[in-house]
Amino acid sequence: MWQGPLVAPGGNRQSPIDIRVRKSVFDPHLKPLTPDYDPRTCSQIWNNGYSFLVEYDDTTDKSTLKGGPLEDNFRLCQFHFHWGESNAWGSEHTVDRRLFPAELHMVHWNSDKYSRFEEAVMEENGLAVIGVFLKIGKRHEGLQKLVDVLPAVRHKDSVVEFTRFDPACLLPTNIDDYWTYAGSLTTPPLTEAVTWIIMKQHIEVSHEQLAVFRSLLFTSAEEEVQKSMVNNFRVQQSLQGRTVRSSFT
Ligand code: SG7
Ligand code: ZN
Repeated sequence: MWQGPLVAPGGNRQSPIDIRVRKSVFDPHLKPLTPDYDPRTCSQIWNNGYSFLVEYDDTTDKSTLKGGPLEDNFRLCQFHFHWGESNAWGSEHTVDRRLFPAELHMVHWNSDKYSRFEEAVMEENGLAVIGVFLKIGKRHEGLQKLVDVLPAVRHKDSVVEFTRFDPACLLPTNIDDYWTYAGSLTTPPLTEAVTWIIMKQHIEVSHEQLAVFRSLLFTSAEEEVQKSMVNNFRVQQSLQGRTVRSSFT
């Protein structure tokens, strides 16, 4: 039964949430995740005034995500990050209230059921987002390729060509251990369309690499007062009776 548009900032499956490890429920039926990405679908980087989006050509099934909690085939359309002004916070999700300095989101849409991202974003089973926590440690070689071009998209609305970037290089080595729950986008339209898949293992990046994220701006070149792009995360939402499942014990 169609229950009206999924525009529900006051709905009952909003994101992000705090993952309470001991309250998550092991589900032995959860399969391994099988991302299959073609770096040639990478097209550009865009500062959208909230984060920077690394965008992929999603007109064909060349970069896909299957398995895990997913029944269908999902296509990668973009990835982006959320981060703080200091290393003490910045992630959207937390684990037993632990905050991370940043969080990567790889956004995919259901290409078995829908024909475009814009359609999938309004549907209950429309999107699958992989979340990966970033921790401060050694420099991440894969991420550095991206960090090197960020000065070119410093201002809001700037776009540069960015090709042949393999998004799999940003995944942790162990992708078999994850939590999953039913949630929403964390930016407008906040639709309750997302199957969240949050990696247990984090990746390490250097303080200097995150400092380059923080040198981006929320503001366009025309604005008089420039604002640093930091703290671009949504406040946590209540679980509202949802179960977080884990693929591991
Ligand atoms: C949708 O949700 C779009 C993105 C947005 C993302 O993919 O609304 O924005 C645009 C303009 O494409 O990404 C960073 C951002 O604004 C939010 O996705 S999320 O729930 O994974 N954080
Ligand atoms: Zn996000």
